[in-house]
Amino acid sequence: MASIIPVIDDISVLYSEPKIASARARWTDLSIHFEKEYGRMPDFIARAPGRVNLIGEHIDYAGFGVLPMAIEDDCLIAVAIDESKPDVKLANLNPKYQTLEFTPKSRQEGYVDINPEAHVWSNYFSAGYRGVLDELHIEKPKGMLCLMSGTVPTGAGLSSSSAFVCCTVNATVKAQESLIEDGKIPSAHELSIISIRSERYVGTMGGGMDQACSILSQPKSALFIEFHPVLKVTPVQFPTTVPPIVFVIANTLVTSDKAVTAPVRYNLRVVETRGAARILALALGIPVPASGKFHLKQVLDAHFERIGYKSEGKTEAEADIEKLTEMSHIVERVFGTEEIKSGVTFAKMCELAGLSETEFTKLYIQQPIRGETFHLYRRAKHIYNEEKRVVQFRDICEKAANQRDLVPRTLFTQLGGLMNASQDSCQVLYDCSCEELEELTGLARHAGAYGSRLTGAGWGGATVSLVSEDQVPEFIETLKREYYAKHHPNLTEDQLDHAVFATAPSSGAATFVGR
Ligand code: NG1
Ligand code: MG
Repeated sequence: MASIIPVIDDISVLYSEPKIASARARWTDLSIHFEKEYGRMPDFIARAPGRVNLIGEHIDYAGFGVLPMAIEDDCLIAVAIDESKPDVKLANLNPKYQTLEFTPKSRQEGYVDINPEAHVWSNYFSAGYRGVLDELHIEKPKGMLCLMSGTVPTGAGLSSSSAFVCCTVNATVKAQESLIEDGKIPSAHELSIISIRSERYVGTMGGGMDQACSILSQPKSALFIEFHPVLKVTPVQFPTTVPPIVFVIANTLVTSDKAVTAPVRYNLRVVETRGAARILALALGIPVPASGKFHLKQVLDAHFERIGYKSEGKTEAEADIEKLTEMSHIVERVFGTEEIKSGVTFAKMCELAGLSETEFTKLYIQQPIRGETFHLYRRAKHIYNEEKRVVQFRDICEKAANQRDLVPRTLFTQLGGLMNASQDSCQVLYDCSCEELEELTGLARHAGAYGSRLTGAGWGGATVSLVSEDQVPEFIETLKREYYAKHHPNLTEDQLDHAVFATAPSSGAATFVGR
């Protein structure tokens, strides 16, 4: 069913009990500052949350399902519509960010300049703004006076960037809704697709997990997100146990700014997995379309269709697990030679893919990358195994939901074990961990977490740990003592509380219209 972004008149639906008082203060502060800045009250406030990915890392852009949940930290944009002129002004409640002001250009000129090399905060706004106007064919937009407030830590793998893009998309649609052709307001589902496309203007070749999660999450649930053949979301509830499951986020405080490091990290990984998919398809005799677009999930689907796989008598999860296990064996067979296992040059990868370097670049590299060695074996192996863990994680949660004699510790150990295995794979096969992530996930397990792993793109940023609720206070104290006091002794109490905290699943994007 097509749903639109919910319009709310009470923010208490967005936050858990312990967070509601500070959230109210922040929303009020935003309106007060808005009035100071623009001499009037906002017409509405758009909201979009960050997310924590529980399991399924670096597999969305390979077409595989992931399991994140929205967090309470979010991005808010207060907006007043200016009917008199099309100009846009965007200020930030935090004065360290420079105000953006522009008069939109024509649709053909892309409305607003975005220089991905410049790495300015307002690029994410420009990206969402351009994406909406372009997709909705708006030629003469209304003016927008905006003030933004964000609490998702940046460079922490908690998707501050997508929260900002999604919030902008939400705000822009709301501000321009009377100009939309035939009054066809896009559904929330469509807005998440617009947000996914929009964020690519900023220069990363991202999957779509963050934007789908930020817009489509539902209260009290994680979100299973599938991308292929179409975007599909299914809320996943955690089994009600006594004591309950809690996810604790702990930031290494090593910032990993994906926009800056993309050519040598994130985008490089995307390209490695695209090369791997093409080469695997060739090895399996699967035709690749002329567009070249073919990810590792499509290789799996095409392979099992070709061999006439029958899932008789198996549940969907059992069949998926069987297929993923088989793909992992195929990766061994095709990429298991010493030469490929230790990484190949760009020239060699192109040769294996049956393409010239120019052809390969044209098909698969839309953003600049820099790399000497391309790891086809390790990346493909991680992706198929990681998806298997996602399927198992979800299956365990769903089965446990109907189980009467559930033993919480057994459940926590199973789920935590999958998270630990995911972390190992990110470290060993995907090379997206770092020393501090290793240290912090190690400390977390010592301090009582059943599982602990990096979340988001990695190379720094935050960890997520599965902890039994009765152990949370002690767990957090231990991390404060053993990680933060050691590496960041000068943090204030408030900074510490933002570095390590228990999180509850929040709901997705919303628009607040005052009473
Ligand atoms: P972060 O680093 O949290 O923005 C990125 C991608 C995701 C996904 C993860 C890795 C974007 C906007 N986000 O997340 O799509 O690929 O890395 O699992 O590109
Ligand atoms: Mg991001």
